[in-house]
Amino acid sequence: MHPKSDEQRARLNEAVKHSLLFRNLEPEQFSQVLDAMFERVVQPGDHIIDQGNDGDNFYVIDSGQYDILINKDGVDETVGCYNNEGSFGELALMYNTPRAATIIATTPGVIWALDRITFRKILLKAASKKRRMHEELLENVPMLAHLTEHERLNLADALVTKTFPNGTIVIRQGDEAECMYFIVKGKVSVRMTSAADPPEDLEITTLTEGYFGELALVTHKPRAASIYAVDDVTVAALDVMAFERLLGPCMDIMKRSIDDYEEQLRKLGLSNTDLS
Ligand code: 1OR
Ligand code: 1OR
Repeated sequence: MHPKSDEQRARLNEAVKHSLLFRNLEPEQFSQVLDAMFERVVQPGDHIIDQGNDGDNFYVIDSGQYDILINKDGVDETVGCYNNEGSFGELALMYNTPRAATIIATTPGVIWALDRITFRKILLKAASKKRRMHEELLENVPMLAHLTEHERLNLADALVTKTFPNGTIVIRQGDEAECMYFIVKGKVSVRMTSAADPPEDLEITTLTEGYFGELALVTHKPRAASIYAVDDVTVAALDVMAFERLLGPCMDIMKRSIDDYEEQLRKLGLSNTDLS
């Protein structure tokens, strides 16, 4: 445990926001990890990590720029850099392998270090638990059947668990879309406001499995319907950037389902809504 001032804690909180490994930690675990992290001030030219060494710490960047170098045929080549955010040094700790790259500060900066034992005991355990849970969930979504194993794992890592108590709204018709959701547990009601005067709020259908909220991400239009939790609902959310990066291979299937939605709409006499 490394005590920290309020100012340090605020900076650390900000820094870890960019790291996937910190999402989905229980509040208790999150605060244990932050307690265990310690600050290091670095100068240009400092080697934070040397390729080939054993892994000691995992690092989260608070500030500064860092070059990534990889040794090819005896020569260190710069293959990338970090600019004021990100994290590195997880590979050697995850896989018990030598450091895969050299990391050198190119400006003055500050990094937060987390020792190997805490990294493995808390961060890694939580990440693999989350991954297993989400993998199982995604395996049961037919749309994703033809993603490769690797694509599905990336997707599993990008999901963030959220809960919505009974009666609360998950999506509001007309809003801009930020993410889509896979249902982990519970039941949601899909409701649409008709263009009738006065407008009517109709339940279109209910869902207990699969996904929703993909339509606005595919069409780049406002939300076509509202979604309410009718149980205590748990979902796994995928933000729009990850959606575009990871679900490209499924876009055709999702576009086809727009035709189904429109067919249903016509049957319900709501066809003035142009989904596509
Ligand atoms: P580590 O524990 O092996 C070096 O220590 C760290 O550099 C590594 O964890 C990663 O966090 C980070 N290949 C390997 N390691 C990389 C790479 C990388 N980029 C960052 N690290 N690249 C592949 C190069 C063929 C990507 C270069 C942009
Ligand atoms: P979204 O991003 O537009 C609302 O946000 C979500 O409700 C939408 O994505 C779909 O995932 C989901 N028509 C339109 N959206 C529907 C429908 C639907 N069902 C679920 N959603 N219809 C029901 C078809 C059984 C047709 C309208 C009657």
